[in-house]
Amino acid sequence: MPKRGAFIVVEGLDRSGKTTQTSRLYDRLSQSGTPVKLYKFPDRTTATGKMIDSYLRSQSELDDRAIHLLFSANRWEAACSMIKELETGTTIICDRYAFSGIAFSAAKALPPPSSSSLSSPDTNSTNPSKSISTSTLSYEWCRAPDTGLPAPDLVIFLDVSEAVAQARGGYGQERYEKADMQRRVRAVFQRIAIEFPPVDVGRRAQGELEGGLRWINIDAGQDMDKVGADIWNCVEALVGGVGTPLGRLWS
Ligand code: FDM
Repeated sequence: MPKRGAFIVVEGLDRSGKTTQTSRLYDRLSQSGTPVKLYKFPDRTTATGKMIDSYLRSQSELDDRAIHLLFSANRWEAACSMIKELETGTTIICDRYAFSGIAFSAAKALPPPSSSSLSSPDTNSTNPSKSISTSTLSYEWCRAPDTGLPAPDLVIFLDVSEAVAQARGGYGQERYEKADMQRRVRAVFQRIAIEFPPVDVGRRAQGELEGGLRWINIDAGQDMDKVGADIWNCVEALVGGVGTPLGRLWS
């Protein structure tokens, strides 16, 4: 059976260098002759993407559940093409995916991180004017709409501290680009990471990376070239393609 392309997701907080690193990784793979395609979610060009863009720029208001489902729909719109590409041998690099979906939505229902408990009810919605309680934005609820999407072979989480993010120029103007929200998002990402078996990056033989989703944390506070080298160290084993069938989230 010919090998399929690898599916690699890069996740991270704002100012983690995610977009720079995904495009560098894309360039490196293309230059090495690997058929590769770069995706970025949300894809702001589609009909759902335009609604998401307007929400993120605070030009429109939406219920927390409605925006969560739009982010998921935005991925489902691309799912068929992604599956075809992977099965015909194209490697996919993806800048954010369903893990951001869970992290940013479930973060809205968290109390401030100092007293954080992922099952606590919401007291700090990003949209306090809404009349409907956001307590249903549980971790499980946020995970559900993405069930069945193609599962990545590898998730690389670019971890950056608040101090480093601030030193890089602080956060931007969009809805979630605030220190308190980023702290909560980080807490949910940590909760997601524990669902996956730990990977020893030093033992990155292809056999270890194949056959199920793997999550790797990389210190994104390091020099950009060092982060790129760490990413390549994880990805290299998947460059020749993957011999196991494409999995589905969360099964
Ligand atoms: N975001 C992104 C979500 O809230 N849910 C999602 O499913 C995804 C993919 O959208 F604040 C958030 C994360 C971020 C914002 O992302 C846009 P970029 O990477 O800054 O464009």
